[in-house]
Amino acid sequence: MEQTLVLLKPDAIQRLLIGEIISRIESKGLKIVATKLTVLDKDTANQHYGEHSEKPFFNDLVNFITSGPILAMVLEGKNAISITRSMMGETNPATANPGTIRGDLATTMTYNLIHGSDSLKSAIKEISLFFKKDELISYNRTIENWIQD
Ligand code: IDP
Ligand code: MG
Repeated sequence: MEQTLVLLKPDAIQRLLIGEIISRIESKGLKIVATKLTVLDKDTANQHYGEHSEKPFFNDLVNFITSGPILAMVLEGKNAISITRSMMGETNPATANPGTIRGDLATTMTYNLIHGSDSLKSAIKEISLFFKKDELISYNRTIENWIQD
């Protein structure tokens, strides 16, 4: 089953939005198979955002993501990657659609609350950066047949 990495960024924790965001994820039907409250070190942040290392906002991004606790999660489900991305909304919350997490709850690019893997390749790499294999929990929900065919 497809898995994706989600990070609730430091602004989500500081703004007390963990419950609101996880509630949307749970209600949608995605299965949480791992979670970790952690403070990223610079090295891990550099690796996680490595694709942006040449961008002008890179230093600010790394400083922000390491500035306080984040909640890392692995979500599982059919099309978990694209479903999570569409629930997040586009990168810039100013233009993200209403109904999305960023569209409803955020206003600026830096403080956009949430990260989600953008492809299968990124998901595999990102999950392994944050979690050991035995930290992913395999379990059945009794309502599974009402969520996925
Ligand atoms: P994504 O989070 O929607 O996948 P990416 O393009 O991968 O967006 O960028 C990673 C993160 O870097 C964004 O979530 C955002 O916080 C930050 N970011 C992206 N573009 C800019 C920018 O132009 N200015 C400031 N921050 C940016
Ligand atoms: Mg991205």
